[in-house]
Amino acid sequence: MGNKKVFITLILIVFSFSSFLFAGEKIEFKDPKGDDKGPGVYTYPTNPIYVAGSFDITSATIEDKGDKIEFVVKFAAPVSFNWGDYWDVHQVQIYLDFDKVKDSGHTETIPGTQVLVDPENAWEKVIFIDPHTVPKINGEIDLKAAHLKEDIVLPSKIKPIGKSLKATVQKADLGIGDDADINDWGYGVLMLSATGFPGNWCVLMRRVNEYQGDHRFGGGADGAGDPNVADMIVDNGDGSEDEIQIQYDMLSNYESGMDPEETEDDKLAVIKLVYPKQ
Ligand SMILES: [Ca+2]
Ligand SMILES: [Ca+2]
Ligand SMILES: [Ca+2]
Repeated sequence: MGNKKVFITLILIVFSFSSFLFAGEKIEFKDPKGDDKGPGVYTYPTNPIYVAGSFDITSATIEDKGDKIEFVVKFAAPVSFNWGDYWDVHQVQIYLDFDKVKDSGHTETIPGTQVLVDPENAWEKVIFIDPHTVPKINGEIDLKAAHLKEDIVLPSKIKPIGKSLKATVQKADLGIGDDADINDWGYGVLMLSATGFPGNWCVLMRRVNEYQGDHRFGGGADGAGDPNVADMIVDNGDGSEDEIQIQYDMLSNYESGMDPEETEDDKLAVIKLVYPKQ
Protein backbone atom coordinates (compact mmCIF):
# COMPACT_ATOMS: atom_id res chain seq x y z
CA MET A 1 0.00 0.00 0.00
CA GLY A 2 1.40 3.39 -0.95
CA ASN A 3 1.86 6.08 1.66
CA LYS A 4 -0.95 8.12 0.20
CA LYS A 5 -3.38 5.20 0.46
CA VAL A 6 -2.39 4.51 4.08
CA PHE A 7 -2.86 8.17 4.90
CA ILE A 8 -6.35 8.26 3.36
CA THR A 9 -7.30 5.04 5.18
CA LEU A 10 -6.15 6.53 8.49
CA ILE A 11 -8.14 9.70 7.85
CA LEU A 12 -11.24 7.59 7.15
CA ILE A 13 -10.75 5.55 10.32
CA VAL A 14 -10.28 8.66 12.49
CA PHE A 15 -13.31 10.28 10.85
CA SER A 16 -15.62 7.34 11.41
CA PHE A 17 -14.49 6.92 15.03
CA SER A 18 -15.03 10.57 15.82
CA SER A 19 -18.52 10.54 14.29
CA PHE A 20 -19.66 7.42 16.09
CA LEU A 21 -17.52 7.46 19.20
CA PHE A 22 -20.26 6.10 21.42
CA ALA A 23 -22.39 4.30 18.81
CA GLY A 24 -23.80 1.08 20.26
CA GLU A 25 -23.98 2.39 23.84
CA LYS A 26 -27.26 1.29 25.37
CA ILE A 27 -29.03 2.01 28.66
CA GLU A 28 -32.01 0.14 30.01
CA PHE A 29 -34.25 1.36 32.82
CA LYS A 30 -37.02 -0.72 34.30
CA ASP A 31 -40.20 0.29 36.07
CA PRO A 32 -42.41 -1.78 38.39
CA LYS A 33 -45.81 -2.92 37.14
CA GLY A 34 -49.06 -1.70 38.64
CA ASP A 35 -47.87 1.79 39.65
CA ASP A 36 -49.74 3.61 36.87
CA LYS A 37 -51.63 5.55 39.52
CA GLY A 38 -49.54 8.75 39.59
CA PRO A 39 -49.29 9.57 43.31
CA GLY A 40 -50.84 6.18 44.16
CA VAL A 41 -54.53 7.05 43.91
CA TYR A 42 -55.21 7.93 40.27
CA THR A 43 -57.79 5.90 38.34
CA TYR A 44 -58.08 5.61 34.55
CA PRO A 45 -60.89 7.32 32.63
CA THR A 46 -63.89 5.02 32.30
CA ASN A 47 -64.13 4.91 28.49
CA PRO A 48 -63.02 1.44 27.28
CA ILE A 49 -60.40 3.01 25.01
CA TYR A 50 -58.21 3.40 28.12
CA VAL A 51 -57.24 -0.27 28.39
CA ALA A 52 -55.83 -1.38 31.76
CA GLY A 53 -52.03 -1.19 31.71
CA SER A 54 -51.86 1.33 28.85
CA PHE A 55 -50.11 3.94 31.01
CA ASP A 56 -48.05 1.47 33.06
CA ILE A 57 -44.40 1.90 32.03
CA THR A 58 -42.41 -1.33 32.24
CA SER A 59 -39.10 -0.20 30.73
CA ALA A 60 -37.25 2.45 28.75
CA THR A 61 -34.16 1.93 26.64
CA ILE A 62 -31.88 4.57 25.18
CA GLU A 63 -29.45 3.57 22.45
CA ASP A 64 -26.80 5.58 20.64
CA LYS A 65 -27.14 4.85 16.91
CA GLY A 66 -24.37 7.11 15.61
CA ASP A 67 -25.99 10.27 14.30
CA LYS A 68 -29.23 9.55 16.14
CA ILE A 69 -30.53 8.20 19.45
CA GLU A 70 -33.31 5.68 19.74
CA PHE A 71 -35.67 5.78 22.72
CA VAL A 72 -38.00 2.81 23.30
CA VAL A 73 -40.63 3.10 26.03
CA LYS A 74 -42.56 -0.06 26.87
CA PHE A 75 -45.82 -0.38 28.79
CA ALA A 76 -48.22 -3.09 29.93
CA ALA A 77 -50.90 -3.03 27.18
CA PRO A 78 -50.71 -2.83 23.37
CA VAL A 79 -50.90 0.55 21.72
CA SER A 80 -54.24 1.06 19.87
CA PHE A 81 -55.30 2.89 16.73
CA ASN A 82 -58.93 4.03 16.82
CA TRP A 83 -59.08 7.80 16.90
CA GLY A 84 -55.63 9.39 17.25
CA ASP A 85 -53.69 10.85 14.32
CA TYR A 86 -50.99 8.19 14.82
CA TRP A 87 -52.12 6.20 17.90
CA ASP A 88 -54.70 6.72 20.65
CA VAL A 89 -53.89 7.45 24.26
CA HIS A 90 -50.20 7.85 25.13
CA GLN A 91 -48.11 10.96 25.54
CA VAL A 92 -44.52 10.38 26.66
CA GLN A 93 -42.06 13.06 27.74
CA ILE A 94 -38.36 12.30 28.25
CA TYR A 95 -36.44 15.07 30.05
CA LEU A 96 -32.68 15.06 29.54
CA ASP A 97 -30.11 16.55 31.92
CA PHE A 98 -26.88 16.80 29.92
CA ASP A 99 -24.54 18.48 32.39
CA LYS A 100 -25.57 17.42 35.93
CA VAL A 101 -24.93 20.94 37.22
CA LYS A 102 -27.32 22.46 39.77
CA ASP A 103 -29.54 25.24 38.33
CA SER A 104 -28.15 24.66 34.84
CA GLY A 105 -31.22 24.17 32.64
CA HIS A 106 -34.98 24.28 33.13
CA THR A 107 -36.92 23.22 36.21
CA GLU A 108 -40.29 24.00 34.62
CA THR A 109 -41.84 21.16 32.57
CA ILE A 110 -44.03 21.32 29.45
CA PRO A 111 -47.13 23.38 30.41
CA GLY A 112 -49.93 21.14 31.63
CA THR A 113 -47.62 18.42 32.96
CA GLN A 114 -47.88 20.06 36.39
CA VAL A 115 -44.62 18.95 37.99
CA LEU A 116 -41.30 20.73 38.50
CA VAL A 117 -37.86 19.16 38.12
CA ASP A 118 -35.43 19.35 41.06
CA PRO A 119 -32.91 22.19 40.37
CA GLU A 120 -30.09 19.63 40.91
CA ASN A 121 -31.43 17.83 37.81
CA ALA A 122 -32.38 20.87 35.68
CA TRP A 123 -32.93 19.72 32.09
CA GLU A 124 -31.54 20.90 28.75
CA LYS A 125 -33.87 19.15 26.27
CA VAL A 126 -37.14 17.21 26.41
CA ILE A 127 -38.24 14.61 23.85
CA PHE A 128 -41.97 15.03 23.19
CA ILE A 129 -43.71 11.87 21.93
CA ASP A 130 -47.34 12.64 21.11
CA PRO A 131 -49.84 11.06 18.68
CA HIS A 132 -50.87 14.32 16.98
CA THR A 133 -49.56 15.67 13.67
CA VAL A 134 -46.39 17.80 13.76
CA PRO A 135 -48.27 20.97 12.67
CA LYS A 136 -50.81 20.46 15.47
CA ILE A 137 -48.05 19.87 18.05
CA ASN A 138 -46.05 22.89 16.87
CA GLY A 139 -49.20 25.05 16.95
CA GLU A 140 -49.81 24.05 20.57
CA ILE A 141 -46.18 24.69 21.54
CA ASP A 142 -46.24 28.12 19.85
CA LEU A 143 -49.42 28.98 21.72
CA LYS A 144 -48.64 27.58 25.17
CA ALA A 145 -44.91 26.87 25.47
CA ALA A 146 -43.15 29.34 23.15
CA HIS A 147 -40.54 30.10 25.86
CA LEU A 148 -39.47 26.41 25.88
CA LYS A 149 -39.84 25.80 22.16
CA GLU A 150 -36.16 25.53 21.27
CA ASP A 151 -35.67 22.89 23.96
CA ILE A 152 -38.72 20.76 23.12
CA VAL A 153 -37.50 18.22 20.57
CA LEU A 154 -39.80 16.21 18.33
CA PRO A 155 -38.50 12.81 17.15
CA SER A 156 -37.75 12.48 13.42
CA LYS A 157 -39.62 9.17 13.47
CA ILE A 158 -41.97 7.41 15.89
CA LYS A 159 -43.01 3.79 15.58
CA PRO A 160 -45.96 2.69 17.73
CA ILE A 161 -45.66 -1.09 17.87
CA GLY A 162 -46.97 -3.77 20.26
CA LYS A 163 -46.66 -2.53 23.82
CA SER A 164 -44.15 0.18 22.93
CA LEU A 165 -43.34 3.49 21.31
CA LYS A 166 -40.01 3.71 19.53
CA ALA A 167 -38.80 7.26 18.92
CA THR A 168 -35.78 8.17 16.80
CA VAL A 169 -34.18 11.51 17.62
CA GLN A 170 -31.45 13.17 15.53
CA LYS A 171 -28.41 14.22 17.57
CA ALA A 172 -28.36 17.44 15.55
CA ASP A 173 -31.84 18.25 16.89
CA LEU A 174 -30.54 17.77 20.45
CA GLY A 175 -27.68 20.18 19.72
CA ILE A 176 -25.10 17.67 20.94
CA GLY A 177 -21.71 16.78 19.51
CA ASP A 178 -19.98 13.50 18.79
CA ASP A 179 -18.37 13.53 22.22
CA ALA A 180 -21.71 13.24 24.05
CA ASP A 181 -22.07 9.97 25.98
CA ILE A 182 -25.64 8.91 26.85
CA ASN A 183 -24.30 7.31 30.05
CA ASP A 184 -23.48 10.78 31.38
CA TRP A 185 -27.04 12.15 31.19
CA GLY A 186 -30.02 12.13 33.52
CA TYR A 187 -33.44 10.95 32.31
CA GLY A 188 -36.98 11.81 33.33
CA VAL A 189 -39.36 9.40 31.60
CA LEU A 190 -42.99 10.48 32.14
CA MET A 191 -46.20 8.83 30.96
CA LEU A 192 -49.21 11.03 30.40
CA SER A 193 -52.36 10.71 28.31
CA ALA A 194 -52.78 12.67 25.08
CA THR A 195 -55.91 14.55 24.07
CA GLY A 196 -56.81 16.61 21.04
CA PHE A 197 -59.00 18.81 23.27
CA PRO A 198 -56.64 19.96 26.05
CA GLY A 199 -57.14 22.67 28.68
CA ASN A 200 -56.22 26.24 27.68
CA TRP A 201 -52.73 26.03 29.15
CA CYS A 202 -52.05 22.30 28.50
CA VAL A 203 -49.91 21.05 25.60
CA LEU A 204 -52.13 18.18 24.45
CA MET A 205 -52.20 16.29 27.76
CA ARG A 206 -55.31 14.96 29.45
CA ARG A 207 -56.15 16.31 32.89
CA VAL A 208 -56.71 14.48 36.16
CA ASN A 209 -59.80 15.49 38.15
CA GLU A 210 -61.08 14.64 41.61
CA TYR A 211 -63.47 12.09 40.14
CA GLN A 212 -62.82 9.94 37.09
CA GLY A 213 -64.99 10.51 34.01
CA ASP A 214 -65.41 9.17 30.50
CA HIS A 215 -62.19 10.92 29.43
CA ARG A 216 -60.79 12.17 32.76
CA PHE A 217 -58.49 10.46 35.22
CA GLY A 218 -59.73 10.51 38.83
CA GLY A 219 -58.00 10.68 42.18
CA GLY A 220 -56.53 14.16 41.83
CA ALA A 221 -57.94 17.64 42.25
CA ASP A 222 -60.39 19.59 40.14
CA GLY A 223 -57.97 22.50 40.43
CA ALA A 224 -54.73 22.69 38.46
CA GLY A 225 -52.06 21.67 40.96
CA ASP A 226 -52.15 17.89 40.60
CA PRO A 227 -49.58 16.20 38.35
CA ASN A 228 -51.08 14.97 35.07
CA VAL A 229 -48.59 12.10 35.15
CA ALA A 230 -49.79 8.48 35.40
CA ASP A 231 -46.41 6.77 35.69
CA MET A 232 -42.72 7.62 35.64
CA ILE A 233 -39.34 6.00 36.14
CA VAL A 234 -37.71 6.89 39.47
CA ASP A 235 -34.72 6.32 41.73
CA ASN A 236 -32.21 3.92 40.10
CA GLY A 237 -34.68 2.84 37.42
CA ASP A 238 -34.09 -0.83 38.21
CA GLY A 239 -37.79 -1.67 38.56
CA SER A 240 -37.56 -2.78 42.19
CA GLU A 241 -40.74 -2.71 44.34
CA ASP A 242 -39.49 0.18 46.50
CA GLU A 243 -39.67 2.46 43.45
CA ILE A 244 -43.48 2.31 43.63
CA GLN A 245 -43.60 4.18 46.94
CA ILE A 246 -40.81 6.54 45.89
CA GLN A 247 -42.94 7.59 42.91
CA TYR A 248 -46.10 7.92 45.01
CA ASP A 249 -44.31 10.10 47.56
CA MET A 250 -42.76 12.31 44.88
CA LEU A 251 -46.03 12.88 43.02
CA SER A 252 -48.19 13.33 46.18
CA ASN A 253 -46.24 16.33 47.35
CA TYR A 254 -48.47 18.98 45.75
CA GLU A 255 -51.14 21.44 46.77
CA SER A 256 -53.91 22.47 44.42
CA GLY A 257 -56.16 25.51 44.39
CA MET A 258 -59.80 24.99 43.41
CA ASP A 259 -59.82 26.76 40.04
CA PRO A 260 -58.79 24.63 37.04
CA GLU A 261 -57.94 27.74 35.02
CA GLU A 262 -55.97 29.46 37.79
CA THR A 263 -52.52 28.07 38.45
CA GLU A 264 -51.21 30.78 40.80
CA ASP A 265 -52.27 29.05 44.04
CA ASP A 266 -50.72 25.72 43.18
CA LYS A 267 -47.63 24.15 44.72
CA LEU A 268 -46.38 21.62 42.21
CA ALA A 269 -44.76 18.27 42.99
CA VAL A 270 -40.99 18.20 42.39
CA ILE A 271 -39.53 15.20 40.58
CA LYS A 272 -35.99 13.86 40.34
CA LEU A 273 -34.45 12.41 37.20
CA VAL A 274 -32.78 8.99 36.94
CA TYR A 275 -29.03 8.59 36.30
CA PRO A 276 -27.49 5.40 34.88
CA LYS A 277 -25.04 3.58 37.11
CA GLN A 278 -21.51 4.30 35.91
CA1 LIG B 1 -44.89 1.07 35.87
CA1 LIG C 1 -28.72 20.43 33.30
CA1 LIG D 1 -43.14 4.07 37.95
